[in-house]
Amino acid sequence: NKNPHFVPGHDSIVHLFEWKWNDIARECEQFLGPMGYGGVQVSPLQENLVINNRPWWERYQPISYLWTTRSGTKEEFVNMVARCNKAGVRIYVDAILNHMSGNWNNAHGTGNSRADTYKFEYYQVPYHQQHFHKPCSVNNYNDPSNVRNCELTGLHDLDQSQEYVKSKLLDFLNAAVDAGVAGFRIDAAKHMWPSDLNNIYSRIKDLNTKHGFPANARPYIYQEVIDYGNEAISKREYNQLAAVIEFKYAAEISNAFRGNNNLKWLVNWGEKWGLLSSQDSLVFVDNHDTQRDNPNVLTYKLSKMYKMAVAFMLAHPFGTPRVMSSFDFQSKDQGPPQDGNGNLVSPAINPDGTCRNGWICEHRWRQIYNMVRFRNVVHGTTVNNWWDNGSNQIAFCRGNSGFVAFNGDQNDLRTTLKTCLPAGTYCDVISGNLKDGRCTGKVVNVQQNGNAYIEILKGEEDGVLAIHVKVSF
Ligand code: LM2
Ligand code: CA
Repeated sequence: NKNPHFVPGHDSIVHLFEWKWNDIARECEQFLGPMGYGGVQVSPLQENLVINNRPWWERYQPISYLWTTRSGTKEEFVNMVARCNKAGVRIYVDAILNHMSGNWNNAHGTGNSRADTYKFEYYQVPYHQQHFHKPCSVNNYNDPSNVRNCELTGLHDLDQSQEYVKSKLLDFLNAAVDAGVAGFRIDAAKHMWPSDLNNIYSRIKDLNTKHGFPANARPYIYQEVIDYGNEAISKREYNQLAAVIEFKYAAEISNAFRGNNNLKWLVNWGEKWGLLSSQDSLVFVDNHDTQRDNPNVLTYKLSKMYKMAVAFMLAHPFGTPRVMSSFDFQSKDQGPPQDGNGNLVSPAINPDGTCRNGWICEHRWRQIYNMVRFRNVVHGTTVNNWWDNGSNQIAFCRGNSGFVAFNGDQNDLRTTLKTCLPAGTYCDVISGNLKDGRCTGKVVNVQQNGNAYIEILKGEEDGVLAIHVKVSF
């Protein structure tokens, strides 16, 4: 349950938030596969309630397990998974097992299913009132029973201890495995009992060998358990079962790259900071919730610091990284780019490879996709030859394959550092690309002893420099 089953030469997951299946299929073939991305977290697959003004969060209000959403049809989903697997890119489904929708008048879904939400009747599944916990509100995070047996913001809370409920959830998960997905993000895992989840996980099928997975491979499962260390429920109740999304990782990384904690302290980044083990941790900088709710989190809106934080995540071997790919938003409820009929609008691609039409596509930023490549090139090496200036200028090697430096101080970094790389001329992948044997960014000359003069000026567009053995020229 803790192996993401990346295809060799691929690493990292990108969350293509609210993308359509057809667009993801094309993205796998044209960009993600060639650039070495390992997988895509897709928006929820299950049919959801249609909500006025079509906010993004309607997708977290399931009405059935039909595969019809604004992202596309069942056929389109199945086609996408096959094409992505063929391109070397895995698909992970955001699975909502904790709840169905909240109360809604005249409830109908994106696949035209109906529900009487006030009576807890979901006709398509079907679920009836007896399959839900007696309604109460999640309002006491010191009480595990309240957190797990009550309704999260009014969302009708399924009772996963019942075999009937388990069987419906398993039918849904197993059909996705049949289609060739590599695993699941478990939404609101903290709001379900670990013993029930354990039972469900253990009954999911092995991954589909027709899609290139080895025999007996288990789905990669990463559970959303928000644990900043101040509540009754701990992430350590869940990492026995499968991987866990490390919210403390994200909080500490944003804090440091915002300038609230010296970067030099990252010298022992990992379990010493109270994080789960590397294998158990799905790591990230921002997600679709925190980029809206948490003012301390770095996002595309603070792009220089954000790119530094993401570059650090990708340069450092700890955890399985997830890159966020957003649409632009001005307010919390604003939905994804859509036309007057509520149909999602596809991202359009500019000549330089970036997106328009309201899509941010952080995963297409040079500073980010080149660090995914960096991660692939240095795979299997450790962090060594750590250097810092006593505050916010840091650098380290990844074995003899890669070198990265960060300048988070308000003064220039101009110094000679050990890069651990073979002597030669290298192209910095943050400021440019190596194209037709020529570097469009900064050039770094590594001497016979592995040293190189490194410069990151305070006024530059980016506060990172990165080189690796595949960009010597
Ligand atoms: C999650 N993880 O545990 C998702 O990452 C998060 O995005 C989901 O909340 C949440 N759990 C439930 O799956 C989002 C959004 C909420 C929204 C819910 C349901 O952040 O604001 O709640 O989806 O759509 C909305 C309204 C809320 C209302 C509720 C029920 O904002 O005011 O509560 O629907 O109708 C009465
Ligand atoms: Ca629950």
